[in-house]
Amino acid sequence: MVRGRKIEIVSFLLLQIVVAATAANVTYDHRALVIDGKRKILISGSIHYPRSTPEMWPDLIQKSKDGGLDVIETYVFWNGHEPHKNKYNFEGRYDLVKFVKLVAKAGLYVHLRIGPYACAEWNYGGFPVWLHFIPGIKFRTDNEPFKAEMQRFTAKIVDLMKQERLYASQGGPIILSQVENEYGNVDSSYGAAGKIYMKWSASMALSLDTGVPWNMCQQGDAPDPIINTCNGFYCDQFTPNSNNKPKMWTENWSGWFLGFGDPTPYRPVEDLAFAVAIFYQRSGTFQNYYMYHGGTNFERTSGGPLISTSYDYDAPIDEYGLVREPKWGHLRDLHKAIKLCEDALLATDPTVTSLGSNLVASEYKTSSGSCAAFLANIGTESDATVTFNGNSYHLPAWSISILPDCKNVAFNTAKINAATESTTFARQALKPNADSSEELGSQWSYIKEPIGISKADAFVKPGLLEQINTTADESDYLWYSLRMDIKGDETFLDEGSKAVLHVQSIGQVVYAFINGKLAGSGNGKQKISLDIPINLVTGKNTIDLLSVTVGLANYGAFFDLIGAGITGPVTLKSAKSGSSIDLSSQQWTYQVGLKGEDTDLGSGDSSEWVSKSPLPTMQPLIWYKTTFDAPSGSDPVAIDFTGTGKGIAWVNGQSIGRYWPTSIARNDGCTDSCNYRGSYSSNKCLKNCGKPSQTLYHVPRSWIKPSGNTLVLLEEMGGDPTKISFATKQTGSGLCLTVSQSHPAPVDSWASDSKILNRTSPVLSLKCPVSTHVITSINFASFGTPTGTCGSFSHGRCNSPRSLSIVRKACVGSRSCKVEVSTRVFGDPCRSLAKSLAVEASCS
Ligand SMILES: *[C@@H]1O[C@H](CO)[C@@H](O)[C@H](O)[C@H]1NC(C)=O
Ligand SMILES: *[C@@H]1O[C@H](CO)[C@@H](O)[C@H](O)[C@H]1NC(C)=O
Ligand SMILES: *[C@@H]1O[C@H](CO)[C@@H](O)[C@H](O)[C@H]1NC(C)=O
Ligand SMILES: CC(=O)N[C@H]1CO[C@H](CO)[C@@H](O)[C@@H]1O
Repeated sequence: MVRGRKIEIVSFLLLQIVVAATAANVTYDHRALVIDGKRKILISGSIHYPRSTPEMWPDLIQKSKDGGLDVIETYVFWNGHEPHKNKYNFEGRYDLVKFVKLVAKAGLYVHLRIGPYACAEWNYGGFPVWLHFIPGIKFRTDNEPFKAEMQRFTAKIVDLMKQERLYASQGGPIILSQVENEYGNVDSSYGAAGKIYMKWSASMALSLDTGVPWNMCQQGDAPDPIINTCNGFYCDQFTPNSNNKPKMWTENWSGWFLGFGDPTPYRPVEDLAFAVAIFYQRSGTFQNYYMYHGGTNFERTSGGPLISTSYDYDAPIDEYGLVREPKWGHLRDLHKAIKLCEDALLATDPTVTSLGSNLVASEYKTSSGSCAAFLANIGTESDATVTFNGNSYHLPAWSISILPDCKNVAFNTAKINAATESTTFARQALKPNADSSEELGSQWSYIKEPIGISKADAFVKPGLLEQINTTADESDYLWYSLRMDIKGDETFLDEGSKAVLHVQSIGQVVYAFINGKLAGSGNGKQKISLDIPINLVTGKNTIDLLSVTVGLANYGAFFDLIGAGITGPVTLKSAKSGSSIDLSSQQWTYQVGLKGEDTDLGSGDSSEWVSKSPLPTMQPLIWYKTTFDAPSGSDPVAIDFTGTGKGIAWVNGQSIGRYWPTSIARNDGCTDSCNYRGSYSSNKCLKNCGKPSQTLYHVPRSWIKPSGNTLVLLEEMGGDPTKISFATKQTGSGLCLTVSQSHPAPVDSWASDSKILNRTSPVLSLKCPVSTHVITSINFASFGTPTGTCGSFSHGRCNSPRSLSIVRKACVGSRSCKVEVSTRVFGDPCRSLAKSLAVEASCS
């Protein structure tokens, strides 16, 4: 769908020709958003602009358009745009105007979720930490200092969009804006003041006069004319709070986010397609994939705490910008099928009939004669054969068929016509420079970060300080340091001046150093309790505790006050007698951040780098640096941090985020093949149990030069940087697909007026993803009852002996091929059995 840009001749008399985008009138009624008087079925997807680079944006937007999206949805990230009060950043990854203009250029609309609370697994939910220090402030409630700041920033964004003429009312792409975000999930915790604040948010937003509607998600009592919308894994049961508002779904979770220490969630596309189809079946007209491209939490932008650096989300476009198949392709086919029904869906309300237990038909029939139907099997156990309008249809369990003409099936959510494409990471041993025969590891230099207090701005305070109040999140790191004189006869000492150091922290990582040596460490989301056996010496001792945050909380009532750091108690105790001394209220010395952060070692520029060998490894708190040439080719690049511990990394001075390959996913709840049937939840389909949560970290191509790149790591826990390797993510050496005789013919066999062109059998269609590739071999082909999944197909009891030769003949040597899945083509190897064609092909 391309929004028209018209040339208007404004005044012949002045001979002045103005090229202007046509202003669009966006309103809504009880069925849909209405643009220039026409109701619209809209399919939207979230892409958060700072989670990729401006160089990636055009391709991500084009892939979204090719996938059938009409709208790109994004939050606005306040702490990225105003990191310090009144100091704005709208450059680089935060160039919101550029992002919105690129979406417009592709002919798509924008849903701008200004918030300004974003949640989004983003640091502090998108709030700048400086807000926390405004006297008397209380977040997200009826509080004057907060409301003043929220209004100032919201107005700032609206004004910026207006100046650039980006609202649809001005000819721009923005058709909808959001104020607040999922406040209805938590507002009861704020009592009456919460309701006053919610209403104030609504009227504040309306007063900004954008000329397009506003929405509030998860806010059942959003006041008119604000549209209340639904977020969730399913929203088909949702009804808006007024008969005048359309049924809109602003966050349909396409997968789920990853945390350090967690297994990797994934959502089967059969279930995601089911959720979308049933939403439109039940009169929905706008739905948004959260996320369509998840991307990467660069720098220290991840929230949580403990959200990983990857924000891949199992989205249809992966973290690296490659389409994820068959998810992307299956949803593209779904979007085409829904669009074939658009006229009928929008013209009328459905007639709903039961076709049996758990079997529902919804028919949209207009007076002008168009008709579209959705047939649903919401049962989780049994496939069904239903009769609808005199015809018979096969409906797998937990699936929906879409019939754009009320007769022929264009799409079934559980029958995938899009091939699975393999993607692999290819290892590259990187050379420090083109002439060198040496590998990366031979050219590391280092700087040791001092253990304990080393900066002039350190200060002394009695008692244990909460971390965010102390660092204002200017750094992940806060040193808590104590000097102690030991006489040797203290009751908390055991023989040989041994004792147990007890440390309690509210997150997320603690390293304890005794007299300059690492004695123990631990981590946790909101509670760490360590008992570390230590050796003290007679005379002076130092206890240096390094507390590290891993993303500030972003969700829940009062999340801004959760805090972090070593809030105590800290005690020394005897393991034998139990006698102890509480150190919590002593005079502690504090240092915010590390010395190397102050001197900007991340840039690589310092003159202090030491290149003496041997390189110190497996020791805490060392900065490492090396140089490397870009991996060859243009495939996306990742660094595999296996071998290192935990820290932050920079490429050419640009922070690629926190790395933590030693954070291991809990060994619980993983499944090799997740049953997509039945309600999905974020714990239902997990993989990667017992393995590192994240070893590979995205380095955008645009941050790398052909040669002479600098990589700097701050290794906090101890590791061996020479073990680091580079990888490029490659797509499309293998293609797999199984199409059964009961699959619908491809959705492209329909004309745009919802008339079926080819009343053909199902077709197995393959296409090499890389345009210069051709299918070089067919590794497996069987028409009959093949079993197994991609990579492990095998013949069943029934197999047409012609399978391989027919598929080879049709496919080898071409970039794409189509093979009809029928006995007409393959003969019938087993009458009376339902048959399918499984193929595994290679491209190069
Ligand atoms: C915009 O559309 C609405 C409903 O379709 C209509 O009532 C209104 O007059 C239109 N406004 C303009 C400025 O055309
Ligand atoms: C931060 O300091 C303020 C003001 O002293 C205090 O009210 C608040 O409880 C502290 N926050 C945390 C998380 O400890
Ligand atoms: C459907 O028919 C059209 C026109 O005859 C043809 O170009 C197209 O390839 C056919 N599609 C399929 C999927 O067979
Ligand atoms: C609106 C909605 O459906 N919300 C649900 C989203 O999914 C979570 C996790 O499964 C549920 O707890 C919510 O109720």
